Amino acid sequence: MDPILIYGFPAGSSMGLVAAFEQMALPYRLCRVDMLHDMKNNRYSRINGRQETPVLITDDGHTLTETMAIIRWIERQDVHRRITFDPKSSEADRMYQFAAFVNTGFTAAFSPLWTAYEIQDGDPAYVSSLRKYGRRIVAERHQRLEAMLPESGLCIGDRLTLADTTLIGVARWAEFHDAAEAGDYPKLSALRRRIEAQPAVQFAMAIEAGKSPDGCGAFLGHVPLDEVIDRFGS
Ligand SMILES: N[C@@H](CCC(=O)N[C@@H](CS)C(=O)NCC(=O)O)C(=O)O
Repeated sequence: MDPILIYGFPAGSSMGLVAAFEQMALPYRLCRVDMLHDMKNNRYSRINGRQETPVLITDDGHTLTETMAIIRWIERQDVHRRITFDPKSSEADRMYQFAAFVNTGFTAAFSPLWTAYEIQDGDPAYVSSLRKYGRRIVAERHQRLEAMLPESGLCIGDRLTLADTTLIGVARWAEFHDAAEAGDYPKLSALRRRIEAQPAVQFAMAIEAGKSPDGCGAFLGHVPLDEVIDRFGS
């Protein structure tokens, strides 16, 4: 079967994985999840007990969660090396090092800000503390990231890789939460523009926005979430 990537909106990290599938240019399907309304329930837990996106339904019908595991799966499929490197190369090591930094400390730093965002009628003092703490650790992780970034090209060399696609979904979160000034991180701002200019990323952003962009032909359409849960949920 064709793999199905379950991606979340709004502003999901999984937007980058949509770009990765598009760049890999092998047949794939997508399943769209409204993270604010369709994910925090027992039914979705049948697909991912942690009630998160992304989730991949692999070509043999198994569910695979966790971005790092999904990018490892993509690396194995990407025999033409359109989005990855030879797994034995030093570039592959650097790609994983970068993706792991982004997927752990950088992503986790936003947790207080997402919690504050999702609180509907909470204690204003608590929400304010969450935002204050969140802004502080987001700034610290941005400084670390800024120090790692190249002045030109993409994350690892000149072509789009899983390092870029892991970054691009979460690099916009500071903006979403109004938590950092783009001018304070000039290398990150410039890199984001270069990554977002890539056709596969343009495609993924349009998909996330609910449009029907022309892609490379590998995308075979959306599968409704209910159908994915009925067929593949535990
Ligand atoms: N460790 C997971 C984290 C994924 C993650 O943070 N997903 C977010 C969306 S980008 C999510 O589903 N958040 C919902 C929530 O936890 O409330 C991974 O790397 O795949």
